[in-house]
Amino acid sequence: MDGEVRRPAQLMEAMRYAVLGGGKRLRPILVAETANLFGRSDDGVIYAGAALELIHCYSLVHDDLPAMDDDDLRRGQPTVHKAFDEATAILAGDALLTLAFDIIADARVHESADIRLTLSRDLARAAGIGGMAGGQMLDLESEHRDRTEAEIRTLQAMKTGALLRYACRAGAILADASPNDADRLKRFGEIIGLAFQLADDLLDVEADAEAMGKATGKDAEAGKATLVGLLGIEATRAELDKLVEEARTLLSPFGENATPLNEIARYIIERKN
Ligand code: GRG
Repeated sequence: MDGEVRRPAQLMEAMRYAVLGGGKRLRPILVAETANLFGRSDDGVIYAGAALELIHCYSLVHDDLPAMDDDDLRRGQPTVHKAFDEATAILAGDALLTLAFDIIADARVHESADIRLTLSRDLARAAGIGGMAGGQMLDLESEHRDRTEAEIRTLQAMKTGALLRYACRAGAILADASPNDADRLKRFGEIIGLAFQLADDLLDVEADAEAMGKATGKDAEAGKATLVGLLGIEATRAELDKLVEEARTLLSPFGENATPLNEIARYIIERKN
């Protein structure tokens, strides 16, 4: 980048704070492990995973703002708008989102400009109105009314699922997998996304139960209807088991090479944070 560019120190600090303060790094791990499945494991894969993680971190910064979830803590630390201020948090999110596209367009990600273009376009779609941002909007506009199971599934597939699906498909594309295999990994990403959300809802219900002495099936903080609330805990656990089994079947053609991805699927449903 040219030498005249100035990067304001406070904004840089807020961006680093948003990204480097913990987190499971699930999305970049999925990019790396899906690429590894097809024999690619170099720095380019790490760049692509980092781009995706920056978008995830930006979404958390904006989600925590008073205009959205209004949270004081994230990953056990003050949220970015608490540690800095609201304007800095908004700008840090904006700058993380745009930095992601700077990185995904880097030649080190893939030698083919066509592939880099595909990865950039798909990333824009996963993060944008038909993906994460659109899902967040659907969530906000429906949070104070009853919602159907189909509505919840759609908004979650967009809000949480789109980045996870992107992670798995991008890994396959980065490693020049066949279109068939890229589709197979995309489906695996969808399964992971759904399992992640169901597990997240279950964790919320357990936290509610601990706080209130009983399970309510609603998100305690926001009072939002969740899938667990509609399906019940037993049916949710049964669906999670089915998803892990579907993931295993989907990856069975890859034999032992798919062990890390199957372990990630299992980790997602068993996770405690
Ligand atoms: C502001 C455009 C915009 C979108 C916000 C991701 C999101 C959409 C909101 C976060 C709210 C939330 C708790 C969603 C449920 C699932 C989720 C994405 C949890 C956080 O992801 P993890 O567990 O976080 O991967 P870490 O901290 O491990 O990176």
